Amino acid sequence: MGARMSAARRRAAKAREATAQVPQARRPSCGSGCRQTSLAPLPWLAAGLGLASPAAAEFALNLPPPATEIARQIYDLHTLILWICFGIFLVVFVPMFYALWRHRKSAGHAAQPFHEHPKLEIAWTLAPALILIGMAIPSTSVVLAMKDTSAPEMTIKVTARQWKWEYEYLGHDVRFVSNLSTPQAQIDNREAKGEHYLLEVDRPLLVPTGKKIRLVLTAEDVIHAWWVPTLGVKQDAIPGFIRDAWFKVDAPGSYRGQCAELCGVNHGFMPIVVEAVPPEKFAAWMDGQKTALAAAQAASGRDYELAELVRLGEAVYAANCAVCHQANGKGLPGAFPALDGSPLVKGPRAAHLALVFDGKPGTAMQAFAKQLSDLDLAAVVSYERNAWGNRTGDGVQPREVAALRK
Ligand code: HEC
Ligand SMILES: [Cu+2]
Repeated sequence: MGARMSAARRRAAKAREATAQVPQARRPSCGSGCRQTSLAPLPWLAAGLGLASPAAAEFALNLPPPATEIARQIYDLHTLILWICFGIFLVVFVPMFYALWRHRKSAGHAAQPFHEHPKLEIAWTLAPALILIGMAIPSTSVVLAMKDTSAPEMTIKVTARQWKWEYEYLGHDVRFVSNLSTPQAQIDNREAKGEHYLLEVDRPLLVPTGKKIRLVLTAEDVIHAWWVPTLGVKQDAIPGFIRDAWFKVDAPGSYRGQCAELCGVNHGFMPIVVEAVPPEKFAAWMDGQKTALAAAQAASGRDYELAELVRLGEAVYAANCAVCHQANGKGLPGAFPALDGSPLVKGPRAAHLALVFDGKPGTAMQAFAKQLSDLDLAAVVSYERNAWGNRTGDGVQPREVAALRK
């Protein structure tokens, strides 16, 4: 919001500047009290048509700069169609307004009663048909290129859930969940908003540059859409279906996007960050992930003190549960139950663990079995049992979670 406001302010300043550059004599005469903003839209129009200097990029009226070949094709197609529309606009409206003015009643013109003009009718049917065919040819070739997911060099499975993305590198056994990382204080306006407000995540999707990456997308609850404009990808993720898309990033960098299908209260809080790195760096990262996975497995292989579990669980809770059940465990009445004082949380351990492990089908309470490690699951359940007003004094060990997986 902060960035938006300042962009608006910049625009206003630019507009004032543009007005100031018009020679005094050519300004419309205007009393002392009136605002001279009549020329303000012109620089915007110029920027929108791509006519102005690179500084015009900040007007943000155009598509963002493309980072893949497909995004470039989409960009060029958009520009082409815009110019065609502009041409049609001129051909239609210039003669129309000229005729309206030229043949006005006050100049003594009377309406001419005529109908049926076969040649004219054929022309005005044929011309739009030809224009449409002319636009369909380049559009179809771009759409076909977008949909051509053949011969990928790597496939990543994307699973959407309320309200986060899970990425799984197929064939590599690496899988993680990517959550919004904007601090709650910024969302609540208790802190100034950061540069990438609501467009930042704890774990970006890392990909190598110059490689064709195929995404296979699905969802576990409702329809979401994986949308990264600069990569030229926008694909619905639909429960029970697998859809695919692809991209090949030219240069290293962070590419940001968000869910583009209204998917519930936190729809605006499930951004996407793709981080492209050179292939060597990617390979090193992948090795690191495997080591980390092995370490997580090893960490799940022993028993923990309750205090340690509760400490670890607090972070797991903040990252995975607080969006719905809230940091204070009070939930949101009517939508997400309070865990503070919940009979289920304070009741037998097995039932509590089973609910978090399997979720509750048909509700927003998802199964965390596949999303979290044994240790994380044990820790978060132990935390809930001993956080806020809950004082069960007992916890769950990772090996008990492991037993559920059998
Ligand atoms: C997307 C929102 C959402 C997230 C994230 C979520 N929950 Fe839930 N949770 C729910 C909903 C909704 C219910 C109520 C389900 C029902 O209708 O019984 C629920 C119920 C529960 C219950 C049972 C409460 C009771 O009194 O019946 C527990 C325990 C629980 N969640 C734990 C967790 C844990 C642990 C996490 C994080 C690992 C988590 N939840 C993340 C939405 C969520
Ligand atoms: Cu979504």
